[in-house]
Amino acid sequence: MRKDTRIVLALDETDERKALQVVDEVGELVDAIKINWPLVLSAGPSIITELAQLSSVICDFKVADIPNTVRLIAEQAFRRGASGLIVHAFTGTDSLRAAVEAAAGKDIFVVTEMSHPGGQEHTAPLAERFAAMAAEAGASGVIAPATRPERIAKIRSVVGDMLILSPGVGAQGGSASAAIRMGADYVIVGRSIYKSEHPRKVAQALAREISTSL
Ligand code: NUP
Repeated sequence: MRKDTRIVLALDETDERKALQVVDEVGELVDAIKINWPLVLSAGPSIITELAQLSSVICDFKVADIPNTVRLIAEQAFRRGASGLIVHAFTGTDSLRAAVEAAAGKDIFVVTEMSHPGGQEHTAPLAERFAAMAAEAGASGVIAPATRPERIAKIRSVVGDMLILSPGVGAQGGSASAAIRMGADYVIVGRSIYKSEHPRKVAQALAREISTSL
């Protein structure tokens, strides 16, 4: 995944035509496209392959299962062209290792503390532990909340130079520059880009905000 604007587009638009229009407008301004169940369930899994021809694709399937099922899901996502896959850590070290093995050199990103308010209930108390598990399992990076930027700094102290991708910018109230300043490598931005009247202008403004904060 390239590291240019440091923006990962969260493409949760369920109208496939509109989703592709957004990619047309902002594709060159984002370093990767993250897709989640809403678009995959509406457009079908071939959307992974279609988008992979235009950008790096991260499948945000938040895989949480026994090692064998994790492996099977990861193999299918990568076979379709994904370059990264997001998994949960609470399933345990064996499931994380299965994901990393199935990725065979592609990227596994592990959720630490979730960005929404409910993320403070169960994921926050275990976030550093999840981050350490991700490092031990050989994952490429972790997901940490832009809504609580001080937590990004804490998680950075655990993961060293692993990648940190930070969702929660814009619609959830987080700031892109604060997340980057606190140690995120990339911010993940969805609604404030794809729901905007002018996705390109929003992405350009975010890219400027990020580059001046570096
Ligand atoms: O903790 C997380 N928070 C979060 O929002 C982990 C995630 N993977 N996400 C995802 O990031 C969420 O599912 C959505 O796809 C994206 C944020 O979108 P938005 O709030 O910018 O629209």
